[in-house]
Amino acid sequence: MNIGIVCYPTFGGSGVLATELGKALADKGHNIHFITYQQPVRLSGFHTNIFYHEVRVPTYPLFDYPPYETALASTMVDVILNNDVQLLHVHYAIPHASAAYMAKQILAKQGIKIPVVTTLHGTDITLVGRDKTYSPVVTFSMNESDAITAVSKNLRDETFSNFKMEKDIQVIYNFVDVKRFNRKPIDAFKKVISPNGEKILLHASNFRKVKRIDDVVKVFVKVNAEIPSKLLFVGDGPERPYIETLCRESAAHNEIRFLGKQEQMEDILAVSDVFLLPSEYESFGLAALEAMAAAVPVISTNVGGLPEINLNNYSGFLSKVGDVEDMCKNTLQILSDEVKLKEFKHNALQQAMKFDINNIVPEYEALYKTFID
Ligand code: GMT
Repeated sequence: MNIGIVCYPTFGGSGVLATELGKALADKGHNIHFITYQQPVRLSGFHTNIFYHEVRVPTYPLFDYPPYETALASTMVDVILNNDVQLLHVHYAIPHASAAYMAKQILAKQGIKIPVVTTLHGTDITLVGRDKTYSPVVTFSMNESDAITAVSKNLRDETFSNFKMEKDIQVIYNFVDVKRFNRKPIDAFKKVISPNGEKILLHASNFRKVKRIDDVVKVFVKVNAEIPSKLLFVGDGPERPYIETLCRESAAHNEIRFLGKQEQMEDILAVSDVFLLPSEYESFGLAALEAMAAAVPVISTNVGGLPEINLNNYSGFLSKVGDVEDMCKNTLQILSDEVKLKEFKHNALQQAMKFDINNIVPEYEALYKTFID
């Protein structure tokens, strides 16, 4: 099949998932055409079946806001016409689904029918899409898609509750390549991070308010008072300066390290003992799944799609949003007992295997095949 994939090229979960999907499909022999404004961060190296088409947005003094959606729709048309693309799969509704609708209409005038699959990822529905500034366009373009998928049951339900849907939404869970993440720790790296065998707690995100990273700091300060430990932060975003200040003022400031944006997450996960995700909302929590694939138990909140991924008292623990005491208690329970830690690590990996790339990617292929003969 010749598939066009549209996504955000950044470190966010939707872009990561879309890129990993494209790479997996290319490995299976399909031709994949990425259409984005930058090379996706997880798209490195050369692959015979992968093509990258950059959306350029020419500026003009009149434009206070360069018309990205227009440039994207035009690039979609151009890529489809010149590469025999048979289906467009857009990740994140805004503005990808509406740009796809526009491209579809332009091509229809030329007698070309291009099916559009829209995958909803989370904030395109829950935080941003629901806003009345966007919701009429999001509702219309979702309903005009030939198929809609959501990354968890929770996100599907949220979409039905908040938008006037005229179409069914298929749940296709996010996935992880367990083989890639289940790595042996690099001893030299572990020695640098925890020279005296301290336990390593990890948080990775785009440092947005919805992640409640101050709760990560609060949990760590309490844990650190009980057991020798280190906290690693991976990622970057608007909340980082505030979080850095909070850490600097905390009792455990010498035990916290900010690693910034990292491409080799598997090596960092391999040395970690617990992953903290105290978010206000997560439609799925791809970062938590990647942690579990590296046999790292997850301490998370119980909101959104998280209970579908992280099983309480099995692959980790779930707490109410903001319940720092409970998250701290749960972390200590895992970290202070080596037998328990081993058991939770094993369970985390078992749970991640249910979402292995080899189980999920065929679901997308089957969906595409309903539109392509
Ligand atoms: O979490 C973010 O702010 C990034 C966002 C994105 O669009 O990249 O993540 C959303 O999509 C991910 C991939 O499907 C999910 O794993 C995240 O849970 C989801 N974020 C939220 O729902 C807040």
